[in-house]
Amino acid sequence: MDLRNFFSVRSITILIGFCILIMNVTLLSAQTVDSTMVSTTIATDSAANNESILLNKSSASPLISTAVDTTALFADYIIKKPEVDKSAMYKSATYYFMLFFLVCVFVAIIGKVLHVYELSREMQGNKDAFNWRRLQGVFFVFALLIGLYGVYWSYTVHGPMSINESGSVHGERIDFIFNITLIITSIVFILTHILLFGFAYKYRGFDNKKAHFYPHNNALERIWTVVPAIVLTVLVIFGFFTWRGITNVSEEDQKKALSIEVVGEQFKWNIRYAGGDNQLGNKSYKLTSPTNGLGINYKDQKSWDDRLGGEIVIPVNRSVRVTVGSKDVLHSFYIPTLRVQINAVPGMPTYFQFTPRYTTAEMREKRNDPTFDYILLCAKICGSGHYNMQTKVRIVTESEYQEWLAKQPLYYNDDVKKEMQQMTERTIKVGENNKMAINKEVYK
Ligand SMILES: [Cu+2]
Repeated sequence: MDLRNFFSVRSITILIGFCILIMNVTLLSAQTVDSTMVSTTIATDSAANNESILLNKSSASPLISTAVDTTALFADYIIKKPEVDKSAMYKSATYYFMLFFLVCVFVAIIGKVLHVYELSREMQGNKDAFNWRRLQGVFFVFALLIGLYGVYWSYTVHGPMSINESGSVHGERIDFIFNITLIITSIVFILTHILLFGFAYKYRGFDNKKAHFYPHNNALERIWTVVPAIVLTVLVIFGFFTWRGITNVSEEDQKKALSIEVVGEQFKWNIRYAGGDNQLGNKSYKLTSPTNGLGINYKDQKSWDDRLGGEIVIPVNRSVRVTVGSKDVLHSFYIPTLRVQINAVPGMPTYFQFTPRYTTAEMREKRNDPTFDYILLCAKICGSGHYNMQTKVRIVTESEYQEWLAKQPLYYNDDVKKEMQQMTERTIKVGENNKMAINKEVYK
């Protein structure tokens, strides 16, 4: 179909009518959702009103009276229009689709009107009916101003949400490189956009001007290739050494650190403290059972003092080494305030070592927020409950930590011991039966 025919007055009217109809249907369906509640309320209200009117009649009004205020008497009979809850309508996709469609149609109408205006001017002998080039130039300036305001708004509103003091020692270095990158990219972003939109306005089409053909300039190309390459290389190398400095910990420091294991699963974190020996017991996925969710090998004596933590509690100013794992899909161990993040990969342990420098109480004071808590989140979209895969992290003093740890239950508890004993007995029995079977075979 020809586009002009498509945007004829008749077809546009039909389209608008159709959109309004669909939006009304959406509104009606939103009302229906609420109708049961509303009708019940009306019924209850009118029953109560009737009753009160009857009571008023018998008690307050005189038996015989010539001056009866009928308006007041029947005021309660006036059916109040129920307030319609339109929230369901605003949540529906059809509503927004139709709204978008209406906006498109509206733009098309303006285009059509301008076209008609142009044609009529042409018919009157005015060749230069409408200066589209000037309009486009002005639009470019508008887009630049709106965009720059958006950048300013985002920095002032979102900035304070993300830029806050790190709770860990290494976090300082991450923040430093992050800020350097942000400053450089912001300057480049703003300058290039001013140039881009500004040039589009300055060099918009003029009838008396001709564009200068300027296809190539080696010096310019060298500058805009070499300068970004140097800046990016410096940033990447700087970032690489920062990351390496944080994650490459000497073996000696690894041993000194407090050892904790955190294993992700859909949708929670399992926490294991290494106990008195500061060594986590071995584990194998083959040993995973309903009673041994982490697959801990209880034959390994290192696991006997491992403790189960309901939350993560860490002593302040002490290096902590977290062994991160996953039981099912990819998760990501992420404590934003401590600038800690590492993927939790099934079948492959990953590690992150860090030193918290402020306790939760100190951080609450610093931020002037009594509700503040360090939170461990999952930073990989791992399924429907991903949003809620979080655990509180409490950073406390050394003595508070020791006190808390002593109260945490052991993984190697009485039930596990009993289960182990039963398994040993079963194994012995099976062994004896096998021996008897072998003997029978021999003596056949
Ligand atoms: Cu997850």
